[in-house]
Amino acid sequence: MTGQTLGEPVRHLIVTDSTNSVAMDWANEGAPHGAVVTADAQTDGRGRRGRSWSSPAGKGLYLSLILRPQIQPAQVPQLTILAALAAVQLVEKECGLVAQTKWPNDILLNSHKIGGVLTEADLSGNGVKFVVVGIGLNVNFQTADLPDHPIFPASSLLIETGRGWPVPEVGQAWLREFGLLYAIYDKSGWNSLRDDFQSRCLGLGEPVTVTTENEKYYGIASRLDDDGILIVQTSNGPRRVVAGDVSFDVH
Ligand code: BT5
Repeated sequence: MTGQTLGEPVRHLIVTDSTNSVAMDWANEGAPHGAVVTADAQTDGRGRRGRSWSSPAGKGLYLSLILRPQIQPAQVPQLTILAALAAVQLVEKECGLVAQTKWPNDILLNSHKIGGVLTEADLSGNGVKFVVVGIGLNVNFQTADLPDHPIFPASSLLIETGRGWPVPEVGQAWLREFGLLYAIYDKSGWNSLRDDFQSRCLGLGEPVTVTTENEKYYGIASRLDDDGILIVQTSNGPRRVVAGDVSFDVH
């Protein structure tokens, strides 16, 4: 897949339920690697595990990128990491501010969540048919636009930088950063990006609480493994956080 432009063709919608849903349908109909769906507003923007994503009109980037990578299903989480790292790099380059990721999919600025990634894949048949990487970035959200009672304190580029940013340009910048990272990933694999990600990852080496559907456990967030999965050292030994939410509150 090297050498193909990411970001073409584009479907831009004024309003839709979820750009990820539109992109999944389009990919099923045969959309090529690199195709993108964007919207000015989402009425049913989705987060992980059935959560919702606030998507007011014209205030945020709502973008879903279709990929047809030659990877194994276990590697799909690596694409979430690439997307989060691309957002961190875009904030650094365009806004001149140091952003961070919170594994696996949060984008943080000044300890506030300004964006998130939702990756979905079609794993039917043999291996990975396609992947949809959805990014939501709070660009020009005012305080009143932020969701009520988010699980992590929320903010936006506007609030943190004190000025507005053009959403289409932010989208182009994200695609550019993702494209640069994807070219490295495609050629040299996740291992060549692991240190970059880990250096921007909040809370490595710190105590964490992991909450899954069925249990809650504590440990020290230590590193990311070969699949991009967080390893937590617990009193019973290392555990891979395959699903669940990680919080860095000291218990
Ligand atoms: C995420 O989920 O952070 C993934 C968000 C992905 C959104 C993009 S937009 C384009 C594409 N199309 C979609 O339908 N989705 C993707 P998660 O880690 O589960 O976080 C969700 C939680 O974040 C919610 O339960 C709220 O507490 C909080 N939240 C909701 N909207 C927010 C916002 N705009 N900014 C900050 N926090 C928000």
